[in-house]
Amino acid sequence: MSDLTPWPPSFAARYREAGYWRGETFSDWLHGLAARFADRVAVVDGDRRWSYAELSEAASRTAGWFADLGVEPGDRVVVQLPNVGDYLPVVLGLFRLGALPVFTLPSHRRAEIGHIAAATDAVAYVIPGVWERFDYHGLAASVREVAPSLRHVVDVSQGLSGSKAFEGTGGSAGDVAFLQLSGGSTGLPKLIPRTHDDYLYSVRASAEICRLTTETVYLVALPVAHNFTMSSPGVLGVLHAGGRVVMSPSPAPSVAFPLIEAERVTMTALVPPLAMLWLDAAPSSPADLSSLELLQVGGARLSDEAAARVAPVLGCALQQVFGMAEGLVNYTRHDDPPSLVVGTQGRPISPDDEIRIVSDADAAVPEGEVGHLLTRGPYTIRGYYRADAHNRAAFTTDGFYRTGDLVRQLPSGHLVVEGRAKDQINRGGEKIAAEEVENHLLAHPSVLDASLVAVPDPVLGERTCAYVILRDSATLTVGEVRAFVRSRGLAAYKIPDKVEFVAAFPQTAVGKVSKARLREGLS
Ligand code: AMP
Ligand code: DBH
Repeated sequence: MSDLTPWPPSFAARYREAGYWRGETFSDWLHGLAARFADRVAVVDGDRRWSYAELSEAASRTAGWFADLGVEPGDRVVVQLPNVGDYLPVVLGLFRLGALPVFTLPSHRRAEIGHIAAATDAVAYVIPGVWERFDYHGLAASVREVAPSLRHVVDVSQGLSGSKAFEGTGGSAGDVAFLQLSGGSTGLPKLIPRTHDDYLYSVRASAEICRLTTETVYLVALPVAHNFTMSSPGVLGVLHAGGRVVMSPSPAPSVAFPLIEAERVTMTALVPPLAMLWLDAAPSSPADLSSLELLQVGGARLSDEAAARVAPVLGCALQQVFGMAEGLVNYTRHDDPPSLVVGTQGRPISPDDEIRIVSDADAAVPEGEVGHLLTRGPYTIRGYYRADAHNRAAFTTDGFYRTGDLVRQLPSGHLVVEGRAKDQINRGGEKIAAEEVENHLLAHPSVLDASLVAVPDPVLGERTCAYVILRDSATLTVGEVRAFVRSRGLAAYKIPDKVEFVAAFPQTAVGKVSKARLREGLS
């Protein structure tokens, strides 16, 4: 089981020659930022502020703290933190040590964290203590039962201070720097190994495309560990440019709008349902949003109607972002005509991002037609972490990642996302692998079979509906089904929104469950 599927040497050489891969680690990068932007404010969380010099110093001390604990370079550390200032010293500290953060979301629960900790043989688990009335210590106790490698639970609310600074190399640039979580389409969440070289390239290029400067003030409204928030251009891109990162504990207008006014925020990133919420709330809000220059929207398809409202209602430019934690990120550009900004999901970051749009049989479709998006390039993985069997299906033999997205490409190179072939539900930007939830439903003794499908939703784009076949004479209520899935320790967003009991599933011609016909409401 390989941790990193390397790029073939000829590709690696090309990416180095082109200047994409610079041999720089995150630790080197942070030293560079501290030297260049020393006293400028890097991070704001409420009334706490870190300058670039302080952030680098905090990272070294946090690295020292983890080293004292016995965490070693190369060890995996599960990080589950909300949008708090401590996030950056912890993550940058792990980078400095050369330990690998494994990113998870605050909404994840026992099933996800337990699997992730076990699959990575993580030695430590970083939690926020209590957050939004949820006590992560209880979760940590149940995670430890399934992840024997876990030696330490680290509560950042207790403070990680008092250590000697650690000064090491932080690994080498071609090594895996961290593991990111994929939305997935199979039974268990998949992990994505990203190297220093490949990720820093995407960060630098994103900062340039988004024209970030030392004057950029970025509001972290989505979960900070989301790949979009982290690197498109996100927190890391803003730091790269010497700008300022402002943590918002929530994306709700009542929390985010006053922060935009107080910190003179210039840009932020949202998923479509939140963008629509902001569009509805802005006109009647007393907050001054005039500092906002750019709203990025991505993670799920933004409707053309909502896209067209951004500039007139919020008084800022829109940028659509179509990205994936596996790599490829597409942006609309600041000088694109409005028709492309409103009607497309952007074009790739790199001239070396290779795009193939193919039929079910992997043959190229005629130009402009809809097909499966395959991609490879200087920051797109060649394989998931320790998932050799899955990788044979998720990548072509010549290394293209099968995104599972259905797209068409315009002559300008811009992509329009037209649908999805993967068995996943995109619930307002939160991805749900149908099979993962189905497996939990099947664990109920009264359930004979289960199928999770997307149902259209005006706000979230999609919600989930679980079609369930009960065993003979079994009885179960909708509430009992949902409670059962919750009791299995799944994140709340994966609990089926609707449950329908049926006697049988419609079949396709080859005898498989027809999710298309289920989606049509068993018509
Ligand atoms: P993940 O692989 O979990 O990082 O999720 C990435 C997936 O999110 C993509 O493959 C798309 O299915 C979806 N996605 C991200 N951004 C957009 C967007 N702007 N429009 C439509 N789908 C998107
Ligand atoms: O949905 C995503 O995963 C995503 C969206 C926008 C992403 O990973 C990204 C930008 O980098």
